[in-house]
Amino acid sequence: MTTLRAVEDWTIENRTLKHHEFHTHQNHFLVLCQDNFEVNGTQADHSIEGQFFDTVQVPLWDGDPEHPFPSVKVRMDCRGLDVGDFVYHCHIAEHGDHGMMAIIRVNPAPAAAKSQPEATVRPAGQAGPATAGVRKPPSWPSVRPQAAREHKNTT
Ligand SMILES: [Cu+2]
Repeated sequence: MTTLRAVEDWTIENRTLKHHEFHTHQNHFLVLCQDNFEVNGTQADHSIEGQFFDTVQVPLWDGDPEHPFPSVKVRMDCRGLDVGDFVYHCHIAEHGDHGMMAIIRVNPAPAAAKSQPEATVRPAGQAGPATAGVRKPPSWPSVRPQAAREHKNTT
């Protein structure tokens, strides 16, 4: 859930042993960076950083508990006109059909905020008003292998 005019940075981690394609409807996102691809055996295409897309590849994790999860950081910019529920899902149809699909709800901005300037983005970790700061991204995908590190000793 978010609010119109919010700008959020999302980190999409692939904690699975399969390749996934993060895909959004309605709103394109800005690709900020791709991390930990090489350590898991995949080559990142850094030419896409700084560009807007509705789909981005998030390659598989190699399953080595010593390796970080491959991730893509994107900027979700809700300063447009769109209010409502929008789908994001894995673009591989079989994965979307099996649950890798969710909704982002963009709520109208509070009336008091309408006279304020555009939302600003802060570096991750810096405190700020909840309406304009970078929020902790939702975890995605929800489908995780049993080998995912934080669940290794608890499942
Ligand atoms: Cu997938």
